Amino acid sequence: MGVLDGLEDALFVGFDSSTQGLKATVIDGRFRMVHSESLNYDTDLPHYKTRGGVHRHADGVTVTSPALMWVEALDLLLQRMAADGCPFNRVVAVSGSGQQHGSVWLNNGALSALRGLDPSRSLKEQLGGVFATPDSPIWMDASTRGQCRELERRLGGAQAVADLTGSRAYERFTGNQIAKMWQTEPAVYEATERIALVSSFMASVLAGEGIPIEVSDGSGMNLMDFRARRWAPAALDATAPGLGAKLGEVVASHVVAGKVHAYFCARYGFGGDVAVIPFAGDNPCSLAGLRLGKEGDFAISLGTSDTLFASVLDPSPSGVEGHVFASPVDPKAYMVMLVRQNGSLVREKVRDAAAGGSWDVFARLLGQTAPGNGGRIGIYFDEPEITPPVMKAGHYRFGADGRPAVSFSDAEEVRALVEGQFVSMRLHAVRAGLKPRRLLATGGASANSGIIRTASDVFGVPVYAADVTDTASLGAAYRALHGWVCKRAGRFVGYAETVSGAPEFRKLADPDPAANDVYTGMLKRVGQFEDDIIARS
Ligand code: ADP
Ligand code: XUL
Repeated sequence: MGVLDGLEDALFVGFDSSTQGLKATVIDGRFRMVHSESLNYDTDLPHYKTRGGVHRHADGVTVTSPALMWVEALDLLLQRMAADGCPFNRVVAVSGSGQQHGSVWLNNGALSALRGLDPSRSLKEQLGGVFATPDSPIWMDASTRGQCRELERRLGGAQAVADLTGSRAYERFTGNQIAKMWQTEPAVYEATERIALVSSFMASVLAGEGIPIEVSDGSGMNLMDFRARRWAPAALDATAPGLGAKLGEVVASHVVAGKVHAYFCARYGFGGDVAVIPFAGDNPCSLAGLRLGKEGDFAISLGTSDTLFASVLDPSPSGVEGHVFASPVDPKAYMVMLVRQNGSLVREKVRDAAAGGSWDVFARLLGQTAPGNGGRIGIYFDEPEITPPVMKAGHYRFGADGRPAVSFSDAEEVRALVEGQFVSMRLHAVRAGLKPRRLLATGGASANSGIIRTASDVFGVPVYAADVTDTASLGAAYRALHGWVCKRAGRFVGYAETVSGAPEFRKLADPDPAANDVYTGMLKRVGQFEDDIIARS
């Protein structure tokens, strides 16, 4: 019997609670797309007054999102899906993806409010009072530099923290955010019964009970022993008192962790026994959606942030840059990743300034200049950057002679931005020992052929894509299916075996060797410019 036999008509939902919006992808047991839906926080829920889904605070480094917005979004998304006739009654399992690192601070009454959800009232009405703080710190926050240095000091240095948790201390990683909360808002910390990640929080709302933090998303906290896949006592102790009790246990990615609460059955028509498979982080879910496993297969995710990641069996965590996470699909594998914070939002700014707000004009401008941009190089940070670590925003332009340039023409600016982003990504991939042989593109900007061609030329490898740009929600749907298959078999079934029938990828671009040579020649200069900027920031 095949692992998918009898599941032809069963449906699997993957949610994706991302920085800018909430999405859902529904597939059947033959990988056919049955339904998809998305909403945008800024435009669909304008009363939260977010920009890009977040609130940037006046200090320039603190970034939060209102947790209640994520809750209200879930009702709104499900309402729209039900109105479009999504057959929720055929769903057998749900899972989800959440932006990584963001934390949700649940107070004493939260778990009983979740358990008692009443279908005659909205989630927003019932869950408004469950937060110890309404503002959830998210991954764009860079306000915890002091806490990071302290964690590294307590645990024996950056490399020691990386060896234990998979990453050196990073500002956005949840443990450092927790240390800051404990130090600066002890009353909030004390009032918190459970600290959830965005992923485990959304799962908990759907299940009406506390669903634990999943291993791959737990890896983004500087708190978990990433090899043992459980909390590291030394990291917990160095972060805040009594933390273990507030976090609960870590859970494997593929188990059934609960079932969808009666609230969603009564309001939207889910059946009475729908499995909730733990929600994971967005990049880990994209790894699942892109079925990464073959050596040399790397994802390049061009969403709010730009990330480069792959699945590996034998990782060596770096105390300088990059992350290692537990894999969300294989209890014996890991995920390696680089993150660039200044991704789509900078591209949008340059699009607005140089291309009149149009992606088509942006692509045309990119086509007007040649690879290498006549020696011009641009490095653009609108927010503090993660890779390379730069705290101060700024736009840096250099002429062919290496001297700072005041401005570029519109066409030069567009090329400088796109080339600068990818050459920097390649530079840091080389430094982290990552060697892509093929790229699988995902995220909103993967729809842009000029951007994809440049990525292919810079890395010197072909670029492929799935049929959808949101592989995080697709991967969450695959993970729901995987969890269900494991449960039905009563054992762990390999992920590759489970998803072997999923649609093939399309080739989007082949690299031009001459352009690739030009970019190889740029690596050193970009590295020097970045090092100067870091030294000044
Ligand atoms: P998230 O990280 O929130 O999941 P997405 O993967 O949904 O982000 O990507 C959203 C981004 O995609 C938007 O900020 C937008 O700038 C970008 N985007 C959408 N279409 C295009 C396009 N044609 N060219 C370049 N970027 C695009
Ligand atoms: C990953 C990271 C971002 C967010 C975006 O470490 O911080 O890619 O996951 O949602």
